[in-house]
Amino acid sequence: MKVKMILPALTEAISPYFRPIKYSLFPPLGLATLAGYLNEDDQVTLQDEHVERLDLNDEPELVVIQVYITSAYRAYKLADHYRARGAYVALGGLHVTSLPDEAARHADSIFLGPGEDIWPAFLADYRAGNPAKVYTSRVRTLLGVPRIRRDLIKRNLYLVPNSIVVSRGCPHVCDFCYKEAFFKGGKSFYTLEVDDALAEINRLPGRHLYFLDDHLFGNPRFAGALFDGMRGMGRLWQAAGTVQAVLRPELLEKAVASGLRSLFVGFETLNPSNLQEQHKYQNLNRDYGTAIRRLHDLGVMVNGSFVFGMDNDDETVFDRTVEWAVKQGIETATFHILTPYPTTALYERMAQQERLLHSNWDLYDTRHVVYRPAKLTPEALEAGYWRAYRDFYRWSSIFQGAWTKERWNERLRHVAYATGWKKFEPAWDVIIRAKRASSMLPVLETILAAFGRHVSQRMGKEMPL
Ligand code: B12
Ligand code: SF4
Repeated sequence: MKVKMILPALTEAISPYFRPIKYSLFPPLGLATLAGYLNEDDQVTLQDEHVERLDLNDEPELVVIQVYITSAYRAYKLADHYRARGAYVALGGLHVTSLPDEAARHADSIFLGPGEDIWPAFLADYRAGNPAKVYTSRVRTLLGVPRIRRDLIKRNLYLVPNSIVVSRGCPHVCDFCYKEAFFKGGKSFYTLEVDDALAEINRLPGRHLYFLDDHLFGNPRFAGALFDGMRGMGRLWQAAGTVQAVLRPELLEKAVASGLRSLFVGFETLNPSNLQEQHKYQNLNRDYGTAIRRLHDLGVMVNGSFVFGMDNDDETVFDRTVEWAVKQGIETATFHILTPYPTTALYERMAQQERLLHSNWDLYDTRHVVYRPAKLTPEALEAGYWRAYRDFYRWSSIFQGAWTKERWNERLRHVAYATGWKKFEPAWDVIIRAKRASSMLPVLETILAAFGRHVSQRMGKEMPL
């Protein structure tokens, strides 16, 4: 059977004028996971529109499209195109799960929730000539999942070809997060077996890894065993975690000993009333400053994530947040405008209060305001968001942040890492167009590795790198 798998891109990612590096970071892991369930004699192609021009003149029998909210319209267009050519079109992913009726208009079969149970069920039905219209995931386990088809990934097109997920979901429940809606009807946090995760890591070439798990530290027993198993593998890795996990004794030390060098941390807001409002209780009464110091003391760089536009945010939130982040010596920051994804608790609340401005999913990209904020105008919120980026990545801010570090090598790493992402955007554009994103991986590895070196000296221990 000829199968075509597509990760469609949102418009910005395929602009003829400028290619932001963030769309050339990670390969389409979800689709490569699903490809693992195909038969050996199936002919499968996987195309990621973020990094390559799609070939739309082919004639596959089965087309599989992953739909995010911001790429939904593009996904539907592609689906309509292939259905008109006689292909059978399967749509799945986060947005399909949120709005099945919308997606069903463009598909032969739709898939709600994670694919590990429903995708093989569909394949069996399809091959038997009896596929259903809707498949809803109920059985949540990663036991016995087939190998991810990494051979389908064009590694040279990505800065971080070694992305990996060893769990699904997260143990927490935040109102604005996609997670509860996506995992409805079954478990919403589960992991691989530790040995299977280690085997998958072992199969990845090179040193660098990026764990895309929502909360790698969410099951401390699993995470501790994983980090123990990774010790001595010589890996350098990055991941996402919570303030709570950072403050937990021992786990972070184990992570660092196994190669953790940079962590994406969801601070979200500096205002406890906002945390209450969004039910982000795991961040309440946690000392963010202590968490950052702990990470820095262990040689881990911090990518702080912040959301603007919660109901207690006013015009002062942007400057206060940036000033705080710079003073804390956070190396990189990611800012978002609060975005109510359909079927999340936040969306339901906004809809009930009649605060949603429109349903143009292209603009639900965390850079546009799609609802009426409580203490800001939409214009002020958007302007403040862009200003926050500009202010955080000013040279003066980068140097001020770097100078919170004691040692020269730490300061240099800070400057190199922060400028690498934001000050060299034109250079990234050229590299991406030349299809050489992966050639910059050694630079990233050097920065990550050098940052950790002083810690091993200070601890007087042999670090595995
Ligand atoms: C890596 C990542 C990216 C990468 C690359 C995306 C990629 N290659 O898939 C980049 C940096 C490009 C990116 C960009 C953005 N992202 Co992003 N990203 C992620 C992240 C962290 C991991 C995705 C991943 O690999 N998961 C692991 C794999 C195994 O799971 P999966 O992809 O979901 O696939 C499974 C199921 O969804 C399902 N499935 C998927 N498709 C199909 C199809 C069929 C037929 C079937 C049967 C099943 C099925 O089966 C798979 C196996 O279980 C997620 C968070 C998350 N936990 O998902 C956010 C996430 C997907 N991103 C999000 C957002 C908002 C964005 C941006 C808009 C951010 C921005 N402001 O720029 C952009 C735009 C994305 C776009 N193209 O439209 C949101 C999506 C919200 C939504 N409702 O759609 C998420 C959930 C983050 C969040 N918590 O809010 N992202
Ligand atoms: S901690 Fe992060 S991943 Fe987990 S529910 Fe909250 S926002 Fe979602």
